[in-house]
Amino acid sequence: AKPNQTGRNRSHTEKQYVGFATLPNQVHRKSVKKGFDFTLMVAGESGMGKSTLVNSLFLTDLYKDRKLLNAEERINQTVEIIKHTVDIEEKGVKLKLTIVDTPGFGDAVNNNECWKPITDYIDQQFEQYFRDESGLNRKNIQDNRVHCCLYFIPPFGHGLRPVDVEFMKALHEKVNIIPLIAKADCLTPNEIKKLKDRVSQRFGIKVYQFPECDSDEDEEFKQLDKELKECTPFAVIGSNTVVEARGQRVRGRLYPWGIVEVENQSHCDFVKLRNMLIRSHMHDLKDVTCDVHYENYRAQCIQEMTSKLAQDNRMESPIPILPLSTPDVDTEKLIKMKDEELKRMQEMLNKMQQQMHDKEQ
Ligand SMILES: Nc1nc2c(ncn2[C@@H]2O[C@H](COP(=O)(O)OP(=O)(O)OP(=O)(O)O)[C@@H](O)[C@H]2O)c(=O)[nH]1
Ligand SMILES: [Mg+2]
Repeated sequence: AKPNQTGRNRSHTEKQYVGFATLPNQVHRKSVKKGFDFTLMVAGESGMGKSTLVNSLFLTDLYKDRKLLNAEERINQTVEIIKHTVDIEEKGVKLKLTIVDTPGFGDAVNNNECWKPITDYIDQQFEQYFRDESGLNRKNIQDNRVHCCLYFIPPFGHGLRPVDVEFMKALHEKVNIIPLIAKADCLTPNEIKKLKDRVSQRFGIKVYQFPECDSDEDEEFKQLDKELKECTPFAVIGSNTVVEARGQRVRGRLYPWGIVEVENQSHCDFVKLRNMLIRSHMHDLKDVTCDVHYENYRAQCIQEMTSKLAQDNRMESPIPILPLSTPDVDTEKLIKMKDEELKRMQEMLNKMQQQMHDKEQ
């Protein structure tokens, strides 16, 4: 409440003004100090340009340490899950960005369960977080949970293939999936539109849903939000090379017939994707990860634990003991020490009570 300007009323309202209106500022300062983190994963068939795109996304050459012949070929085929962390700072705000690059499927004759290494990875991060959260040191938990997975759909086919559907279904309860049409420079605008329409039919896949725009947002914001939603699934182009276009040096791909520019909005939706990930929806992606996907995992875990306990006829313990791992030696030592300390304090208390009792008599 704003303090009123008139006499008696004013002192009355001032009394009611406690000061919690500064809370948003306090939260803001604290989170800026702490910094932000975000983990992004890429997945899809081999050769779809996953590594190239993440390299293009954050204006940092994640693969610059590799010594290879020329820039075009600097990115090799990804053969294992690789985690890159980059610290980015902009206007004093720190962002720790983690990219999880995964090897594409399709090299094996049999693509059965090709999503398994990826679902395992996501589960492992949840498990680690669950363990840390239930442990003794909850203050300094490192959050490695995957907040978003970009799934690359090939531009060559006629929509989603069975393997794409199965892959995304294996992931959709665990992570926010954002489907992308890869290598969009292979398609004409009409073909892109057609493929987008085909891919938008859901096939029972739950992809990340953009939140509803608040009705009190300004018109410009509403318009941008509408454009963003209409644009999905984003059609993207990646490139590791800088080329000269219209007198400027830009990230792009040089063909005998012309240049495609990664950041040109009439060439592809790359800029929309980046803005969405970084500027507008990062926080929501993290919220959904925490409130929906992690909660699912956690509930499932606890349920499994309690049913296991019930099976073991050990129902007398109402609090489930974490069976996820054997507690490490340090933790056990610490618990023992605390136990002993408690015992000593109890003894001291008994003694003091005894003494007081003696005095009274
Ligand atoms: N036409 C076109 N080619 C691209 C694009 N992005 C990447 N490429 C090329 O596609 C090839 C494979 O790119 P990568 O980024 O290694 O593909 P990947 O999906 O990481 O492949 P894996 O690591 O095997 O899973 C490279 O020759 C890239 O230069 C694009 O947007 N359009
Ligand atoms: Mg790769």
